[in-house]
Amino acid sequence: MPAVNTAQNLLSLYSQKVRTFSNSILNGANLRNANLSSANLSSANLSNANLSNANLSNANLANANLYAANLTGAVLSRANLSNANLYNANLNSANLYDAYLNSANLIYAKLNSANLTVANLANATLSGANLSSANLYAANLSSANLTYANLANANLYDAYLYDANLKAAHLNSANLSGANLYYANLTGADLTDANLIGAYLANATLRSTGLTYANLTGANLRYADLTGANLKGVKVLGANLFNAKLSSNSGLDNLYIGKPKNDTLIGTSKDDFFVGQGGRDTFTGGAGKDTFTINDFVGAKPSLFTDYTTVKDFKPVDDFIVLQGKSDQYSLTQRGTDVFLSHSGQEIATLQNSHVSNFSQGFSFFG
Ligand SMILES: [Ca+2]
Ligand SMILES: [Ca+2]
Repeated sequence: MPAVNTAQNLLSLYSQKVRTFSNSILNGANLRNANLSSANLSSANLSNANLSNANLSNANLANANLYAANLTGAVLSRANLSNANLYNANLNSANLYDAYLNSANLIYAKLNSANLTVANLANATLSGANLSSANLYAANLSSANLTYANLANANLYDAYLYDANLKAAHLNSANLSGANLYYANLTGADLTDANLIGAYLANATLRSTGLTYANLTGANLRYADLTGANLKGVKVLGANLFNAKLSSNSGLDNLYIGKPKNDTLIGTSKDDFFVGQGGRDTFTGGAGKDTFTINDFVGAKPSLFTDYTTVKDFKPVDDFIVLQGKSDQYSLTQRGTDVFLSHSGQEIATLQNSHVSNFSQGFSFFG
């Protein structure tokens, strides 16, 4: 099938059930509202074309040139846009549900309020793109370049952002609950008011990141680098800060980090967070919802004589004990008013004045 070079020719052939238009030259074409569902436009030149409100669902646009194209309101669900050039394209309010955008060029693309639910954007370049209020629910953004991208108010619930570059990205008020940000680079990013409940941020770089009033409840920040990050007003109940790097002036109130020696750390009536860092440590939480990180010596076998934690007032209804590994590696034994916690048969902590028989409430395991 020969390539076409006018919009009329394309639409005429499409009405005759022709679907293959690879390598067509359609730059600047007016295809507004056109129905091109399932058309093969791979490697076509559609730069500066008007495709607003067009139906391109299931279309093949792999390697297509859509530079500065107008795709506002277009339907691109399940379209193949791998390696497509969408530099400066306007995709505001476009429907890209389950679209395949692997390695696409989306630099400065406008994706405001676009639907990218379960879309594949792995290795895509989105630097400077505007994705504010976009729906990226469970989208795959692994190794994507999102530097300076605007993701304010975006929905990234359960998104996969492994190794993504989010340097200086705007993520204020974004929903990143359950998102996987393992090894992501968030240096200088704005995560003010972001929802990071249960997010996986292990080994992520959060240097100088703005996290003011972010919700990190139950988040895994194991080995994360938070040097220079602003943690003022952050919620960290039940979070894992094992081996996380924190500046002393992080702004996170009620954080008690011990030394690799014996510490006695006493909290307040507010929500306190305790990290013992090895040694024979004693934590007193007081009122509020307190988090006690216990076996932060994991990796080396704990020594009964040098590593032991005593929690004076663990209340499973309000407090959390953070443990590395899986629950089946641990056991609880009640003796009088105290509970003894063991790891692989070795006693590692006493929970004084507690009655706890199982791990169903008040324990966070980060395996
Ligand atoms: Ca200690
Ligand atoms: Ca407290």
